[in-house]
Amino acid sequence: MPSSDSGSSFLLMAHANLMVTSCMAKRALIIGVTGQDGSYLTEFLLAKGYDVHGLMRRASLFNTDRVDHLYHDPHLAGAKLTLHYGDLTDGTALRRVLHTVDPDEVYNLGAQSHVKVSFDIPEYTAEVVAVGTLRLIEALRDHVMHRGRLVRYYQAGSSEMFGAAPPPQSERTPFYPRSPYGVSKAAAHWFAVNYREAYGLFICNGILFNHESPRRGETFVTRKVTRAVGRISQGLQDKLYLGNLEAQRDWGYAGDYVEAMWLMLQRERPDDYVIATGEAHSVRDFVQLAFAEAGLDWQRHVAVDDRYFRPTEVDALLGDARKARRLLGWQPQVTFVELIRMMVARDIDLARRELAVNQAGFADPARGAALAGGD
Ligand code: NDP
Ligand code: GDR
Repeated sequence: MPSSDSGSSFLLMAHANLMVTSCMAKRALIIGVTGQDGSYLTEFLLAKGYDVHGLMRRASLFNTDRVDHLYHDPHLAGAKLTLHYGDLTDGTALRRVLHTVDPDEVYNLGAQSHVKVSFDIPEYTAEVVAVGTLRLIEALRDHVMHRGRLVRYYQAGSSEMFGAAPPPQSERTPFYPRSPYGVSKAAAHWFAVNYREAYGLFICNGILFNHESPRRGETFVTRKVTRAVGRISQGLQDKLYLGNLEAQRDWGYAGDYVEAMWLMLQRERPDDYVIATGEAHSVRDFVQLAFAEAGLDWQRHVAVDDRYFRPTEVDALLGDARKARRLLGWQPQVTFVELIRMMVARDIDLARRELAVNQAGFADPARGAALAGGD
């Protein structure tokens, strides 16, 4: 992927920035702070001494579960995480938040991130993922021009941009997206490259392959499986309905991947990096290992349901992250088996709590029904 040729402006601004901020805590703005990656990145940056500001959407129910443990009452001294209302569909709010926070680093993790759902709501997906990114970097461009100081920006790109391109996929592999989500991420990627080259902005595209955790949304396949394993192990559920078991993915641990986002922004010049483990497994492998972890035979519980197939599938993703290893010194710590073990353990624990609540006479049957039928 091309990187900017206006390198000297980054260096000059980086130097000025360093002098101003050397004695102050750095400020990071995270769009999508309430998501899986947003929560791990917030933890990571707080541990590094950053003041973290997060953009969150207004929702009718609380949507801050993943960051509640990091949030302190802003009336108390020393609060390091500040939340702001905003939305990638609202350019005015994005400008206001950038102006208010005046960040050193911006991480754009906000997205309608479910591939299958993107076939159901393609316009909205493109509005948030593609146009939302454009809105944000337009606001960034003006902000940088007015403040005259360097702001480093991370764009959350995806292996879904490679889509049908045969594995292994690296920074040099041409994109061939297979869903409205993948097409929108590819558009966002090229907006980011164009703004880096046209305006000399410090923008990095991370091209991240699938990464999971116990905080993964419950309708992505790994978490859907481990939630079911937990509930089946406690007798709360019997069947799990899935779609394509043959798809291959390169699955890593989200906690490892947020470090790569940060490392990209610490380099002298902005660039694009593939982040992956370099190991691929099928959905079937994941299912078998997750059930075995709880001493269960998956074939007794799993059924295939056509409704979970996609109109166009991404068959095989396997990342070549040698550039990130060489230039960022990044490599994943958690193995595939360790990841499954961690997720299954957490979901058995959650299921035990659900069982205890049921046994105490406070059952919530609607919740179980929604889980069994998730995308
Ligand atoms: P999640 O779906 O867990 O989180 C997405 C975040 O975006 C949530 O905070 C969500 O808010 C927020 N969001 C959704 N719509 C909007 C909007 N209109 N305006 C502002 N924020 C919005 O995704 P992940 O944490 O897993 O992924 C983070 C980013 O990385 C996403 O952009 C995703 O597409 C991308 N990515 C993820 C990979 C993965 O394997 N996890 C791999 C490659 C890329 P709310 O909580 O209110 O829904
Ligand atoms: P993906 O993740 O589409 O790769 O996007 P997901 O977990 O949804 O699907 C992975 C593979 O599993 C197959 N599959 C199922 N998927 C779901 N969700 N539900 C099922 O019941 C099911 N059965 C089989 C899918 O067909 C697919 O092949 C994720 C998201 O985090 C994106 O935001 C991110 O960009 C990419 O990873 C990299």
